[in-house]
Amino acid sequence: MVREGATTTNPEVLQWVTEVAELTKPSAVVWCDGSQDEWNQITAEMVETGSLIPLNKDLRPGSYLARSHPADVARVEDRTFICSENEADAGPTNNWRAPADMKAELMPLFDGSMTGRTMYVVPFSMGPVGGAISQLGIELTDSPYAVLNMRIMTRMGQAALDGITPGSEWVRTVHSVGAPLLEGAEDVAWPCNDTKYITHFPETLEVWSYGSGYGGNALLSKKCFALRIASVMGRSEGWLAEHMLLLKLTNTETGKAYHLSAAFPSACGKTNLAMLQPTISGWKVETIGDDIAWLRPGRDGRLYAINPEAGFFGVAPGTGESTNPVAMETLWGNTIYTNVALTDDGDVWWEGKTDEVPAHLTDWLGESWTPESGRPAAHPNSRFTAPIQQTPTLADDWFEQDGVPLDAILFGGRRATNIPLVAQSLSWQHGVFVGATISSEKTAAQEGTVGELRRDPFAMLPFCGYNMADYWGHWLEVGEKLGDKAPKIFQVNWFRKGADGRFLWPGFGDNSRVIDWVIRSVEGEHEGRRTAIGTLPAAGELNLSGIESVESELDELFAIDPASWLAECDLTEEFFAQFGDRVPAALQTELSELRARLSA
Ligand code: GTP
Ligand code: SPV
Ligand code: MN
Repeated sequence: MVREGATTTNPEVLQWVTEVAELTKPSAVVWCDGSQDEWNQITAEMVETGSLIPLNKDLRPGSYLARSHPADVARVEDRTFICSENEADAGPTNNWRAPADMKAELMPLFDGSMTGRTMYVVPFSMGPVGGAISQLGIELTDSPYAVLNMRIMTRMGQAALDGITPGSEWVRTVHSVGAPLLEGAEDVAWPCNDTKYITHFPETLEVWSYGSGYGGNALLSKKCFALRIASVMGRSEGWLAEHMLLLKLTNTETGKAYHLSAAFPSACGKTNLAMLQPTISGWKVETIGDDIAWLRPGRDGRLYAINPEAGFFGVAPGTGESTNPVAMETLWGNTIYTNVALTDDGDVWWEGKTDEVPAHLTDWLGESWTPESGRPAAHPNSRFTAPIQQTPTLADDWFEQDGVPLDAILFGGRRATNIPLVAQSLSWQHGVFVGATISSEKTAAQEGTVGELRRDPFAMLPFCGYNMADYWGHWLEVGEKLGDKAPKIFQVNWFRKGADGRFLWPGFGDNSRVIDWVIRSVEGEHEGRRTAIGTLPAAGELNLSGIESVESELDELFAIDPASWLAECDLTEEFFAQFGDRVPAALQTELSELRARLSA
């Protein structure tokens, strides 16, 4: 059955696909080629079975709406496991299980889990096929929804499969929604299982995911491969896999181009910044990536970056003409929408898409909805999956085989208090300390209570495939290797609030003013104002032309209260303590020096 339609002769691939098919017992195996015909066929089948709703062809050509099971709406961090041989290699921030124990637990679940379904073989490349920083993988999945999303999110198809040659390194990922379809039984629109496992085997480059069809749980190229497994590959090979957007900035006066990456936690503004429309003149901003960046030192000693993905899996709510017009244009068609609301004329809607709220909608649960319903029409973590090549601001650099050199790295989060709008770190080592100690208020993309503050070092808390303290050590080593060619590190916070609860900073397009200060600082055009926590803009350095009223908020936006910073230092000490003596000495030094500066 497996070999019938096989589009490779690589015995390693054939054997693995055969083994997984023997275990999961699908009724058919389909080798995907990533073609338009294949897309047309799968979408037609899913429309037929009710798993996809075709949108109005005049309003949203080639686009579909999927509604998930109401309990399968986001990543499941408490069901995510790093299965390294040694528990200490997973570290205190990851759930750990011994590989053999986890396999023993999983195999009975996967046994027959694809019964009555098709198993798709989805080969894909992360990054341009054959690029210096690129990697290859295959996802075996019984979810046609995952196949469609993978076609948008990765370079999926024959070229990737052809790159997987005997003896080469590639990542094996297996995904089952965990809903065998027994003879004669009726299928549901979104099959899934109450029991969920998102498991990673970093030593053997494998991912096994069970029970969920949603986002990073099912599109295994994304968080599972490109962050958790790739971070481990990067540690041993000298590179970094990061939860970062990637931007190109061109100074329109000098013509000089710069590249910047930024790590913010889930639903904290990466897509928005990746599609920045500057409100000040002097800069052209182009998009390279919005969620994941792979960083590797290049031959010239600088740090190079690629976006390994080929699409956006973006948060819908809050995306509108006023906040992100570039995203709105990107979403014109060929887009899969998940858990948004449906308008009566067959288009999509979500909170924040337009100022005017439609009088009637079908909500994400499929229920009739009016503004009086008293509940959101779209799920707060509803998403769009759209091809990056539809982005009007896409930089040619996205196609660059070997990546782009980075000038600056930003770390950020959602912080109503304490953290200033922008601060430059005092050194690479201080920058790593800043990244390691970032905290952020929780969003709907994460489990738990929205707004609750949690540590999210490097925005990688749920995505680092090894011990977080070792990861900080790896960052320090990469910095040592880069020396004075290392990008400069900054901390930003668009989310500081005044006593009245309002955001102090207008954000969105006005973030270009902060980026302008960042790049000019990298160029040495600014003096800055050195403080205990880093270098802040000196008076007049932040371009506020056109938003002069913000001038009166600057004191609050940049206020540094030593007492509350010292209190945060105590929490940092506690946070570090969980990692025992694996915390790099350099970070303990940074903590004591920060305390000394704050107390001075
Ligand atoms: P993931 O895809 O989950 O990794 O998240 P992301 O970081 O790409 O999230 P995204 O850019 O979609 O974040 C969206 C949320 O951040 C929306 O609620 C936006 O309104 C909000 N947001 C983005 N930029 C700003 C800003 O500059 N100021 C304020 N106040 N909110 C912002
Ligand atoms: C995130 O949660 O950071 C995402 C969405 O980018 S998911 O791919 O589902 O992880
Ligand atoms: Mn993300």
